[in-house]
Amino acid sequence: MISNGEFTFDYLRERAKVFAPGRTIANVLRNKDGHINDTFIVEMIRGETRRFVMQRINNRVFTNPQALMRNMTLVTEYLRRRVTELGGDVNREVLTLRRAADGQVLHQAPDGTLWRAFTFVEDALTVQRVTCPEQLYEAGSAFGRFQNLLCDFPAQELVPVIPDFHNTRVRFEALEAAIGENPLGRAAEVQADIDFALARRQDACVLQDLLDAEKLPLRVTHNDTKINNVMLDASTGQAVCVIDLDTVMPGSILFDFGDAIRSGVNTAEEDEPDLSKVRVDLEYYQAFARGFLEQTRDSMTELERELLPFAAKMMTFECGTRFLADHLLGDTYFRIHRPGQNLDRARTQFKLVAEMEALEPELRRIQKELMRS
Ligand code: GN1
Ligand code: MG
Repeated sequence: MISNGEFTFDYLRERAKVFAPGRTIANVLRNKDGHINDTFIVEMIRGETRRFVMQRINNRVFTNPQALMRNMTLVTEYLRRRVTELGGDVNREVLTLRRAADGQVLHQAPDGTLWRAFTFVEDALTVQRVTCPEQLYEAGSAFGRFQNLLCDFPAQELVPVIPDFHNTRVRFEALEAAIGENPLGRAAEVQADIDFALARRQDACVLQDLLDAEKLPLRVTHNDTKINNVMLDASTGQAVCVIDLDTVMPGSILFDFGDAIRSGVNTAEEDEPDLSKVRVDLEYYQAFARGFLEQTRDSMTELERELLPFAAKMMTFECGTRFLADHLLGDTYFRIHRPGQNLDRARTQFKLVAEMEALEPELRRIQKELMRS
């Protein structure tokens, strides 16, 4: 059963058994990385496969888990075919779903919670914060390659599981609504943060207006290209695969570039309370952009290429508005581990936005240089 919002071992073992019939479950360890789903590493006693990843799907965020899992099955099967054609190692390079005893990829527990499992990629790791430019170069090429692998995927097959996910205009309006609602009276204490956000209303519409006007192409994109969503080989440091495919949906390539920059170029943690530590590292920016552009420069339109630095700023801003709105509404979307964490997260994002505004000429120069090389 669930106690104190946590899951007991007995409870988790019952869930894990469904994905490992006949096997003895030795341990289930929580992984604290994501803000949405609950992730666990299941360890088994005997057999060739020693562990796998198990997740409880957050069905407050993913309100149609069946569609979510259908999308994920279609995408991973498609990626398997593409990687096989290209002679790659599918078991390492593609996220692989582990089926439940009944053959399904989604398991509903007697208490109604929803569970799924994935193969554990051995000898690979994820990082919350990069420590050298090479990691960002690898992440850039992994997300760029992911984009290429999916370039012919039939987008109409995918259900938009979270509509308007990266519609910054809609995110901005949601923040305005949260400020108006102010259910916990938190708005007054964060007036400076609110002012920062509201002053950027015009910027918030730019990308969506261009998408609506079909001046930017819709592609199948990852939409959550946070740096911890790339697995790196533990010994070589090279990118192994892209994970967290929940939000693969039609979107703009600018979303994927921008969101990765948002999380990758930050010199501090996403929730660092000391903002003096939060800076944009230009070397990191350059490394990610180089990896990403090597893969995608020829398939991008001129307008897409031109907007990459702007998209980096906007995706950072959008994420900040989401954290701030959630803080105002009482932390109902992003999981927190301490009070005020979503406010700290919002502030780091806004600090990065302010830095990117000041660094705009530099970011443009890097972009130009990379296009020439
Ligand atoms: C959430 O759970 P995680 O960390 O993979 C969120 C992303 C945000 C990110 C911010 C479905 O991703 O959009 O960019 O937090 N995912 C969803 O850290 O909302
Ligand atoms: Mg994730």
